[in-house]
Amino acid sequence: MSDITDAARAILAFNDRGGYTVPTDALYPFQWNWDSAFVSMGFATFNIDRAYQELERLIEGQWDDGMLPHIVFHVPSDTYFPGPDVWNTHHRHHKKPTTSGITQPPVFGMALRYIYEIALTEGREDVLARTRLLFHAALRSHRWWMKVRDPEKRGLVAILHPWESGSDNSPAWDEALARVSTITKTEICRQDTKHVSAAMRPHHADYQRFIHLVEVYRECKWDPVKQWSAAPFKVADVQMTAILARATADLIWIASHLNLLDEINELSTIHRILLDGLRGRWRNNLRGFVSLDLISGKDIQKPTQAYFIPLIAIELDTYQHEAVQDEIERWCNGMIVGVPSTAPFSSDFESKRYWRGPVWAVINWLIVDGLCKNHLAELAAIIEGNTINAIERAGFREYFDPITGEGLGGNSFSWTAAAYLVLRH
Ligand code: 9WN
Repeated sequence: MSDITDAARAILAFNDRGGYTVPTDALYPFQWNWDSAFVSMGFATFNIDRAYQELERLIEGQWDDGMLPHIVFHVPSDTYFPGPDVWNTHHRHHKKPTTSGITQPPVFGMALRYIYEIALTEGREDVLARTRLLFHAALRSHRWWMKVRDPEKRGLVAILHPWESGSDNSPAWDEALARVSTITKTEICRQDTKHVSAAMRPHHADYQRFIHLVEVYRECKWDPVKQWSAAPFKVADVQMTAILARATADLIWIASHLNLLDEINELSTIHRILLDGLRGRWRNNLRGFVSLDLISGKDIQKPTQAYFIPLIAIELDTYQHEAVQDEIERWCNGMIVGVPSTAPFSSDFESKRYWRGPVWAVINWLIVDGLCKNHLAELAAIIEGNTINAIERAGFREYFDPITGEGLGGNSFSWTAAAYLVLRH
């Protein structure tokens, strides 16, 4: 085992708060939804029990209606804003711990399959009951997605808050977010810029809008039907839909192993619906998949990494195959490390500002996976190699400047460590 693999494992140990992992110390002091799913896969490369535990701790926060919240506040901390009092979700979730009121990409199902497969190769029949329990939690969350976030039956699931996408200040949300008021009742006490330079974080006006949205939904008492009608921000997101579709395929795989026939049928229907929805979002002229602004009714054409995430779920046709390869190569041209989260030729590109340009190891992990699934192994190997090199050069940082390779944002980052372990596995 290399020293760097050792260092990656040490980061997961350092960020362990008792069966769950914080994304990084201080900047993000709670359990985040999709971070933990990625992290559980990192653990699975060397400690199956700890991998299962990560997901088990996450579902402690699952709501009665099936939603898996984006943050679980297991223990109090004053180093992050907004904390539990701003969300005020207590009445939606009667058990402890308290949680935020929105969700995040459902990588959970992908993670469960990944760790279950490793457990099987290790001959761990004892994980069956744990797998079944987590499978049912995932299934309840997929039902929630379909019912609550695609009520108009487009085959695409919607986000009601940019934080749900996990790509918070992506240029993809600019137009839709500009319609949201900057007025807030809550005082905005940002903590993030105490840990990380403001130049690498969202702007103040973004935060005002993020908090305004929280207030709108809090006034709906977090009732999903009321939120759907009140939402001033509503986007059918291709990245979210692709992750949900892929996680659904992974749950079907698990259900087949567990011989759960009714569940296989139910999930297969969901899978078909989502694939149809995704296929309709391809645009030849843009050489990628685009999200849909449900308030303006318009395509979101901004070139972001989301263009390529559907590859994890669908098989491209011959034309798309070539187009995607050319387009990814174009975005990476001249970069020390690709794939940038915003195309470098776009006027929105900022190489150091969070989701407006920097490279994220977990996004590359998804892109590599999607390229392999679509028989583009050579390009996948290049991106995988660049990601590993970037981490080895700059450390386990939150994100990387694609032009210089510099490490940015938080340090000793859990999902970057997990990405390293999985890509190296
Ligand atoms: C808001 C934890 C999370 C990631 C997101 C990333 C960032 C939070 C923030 O950090 O978002 O959820 O406060 O900036 O954008 O993808 O899950 O690592």
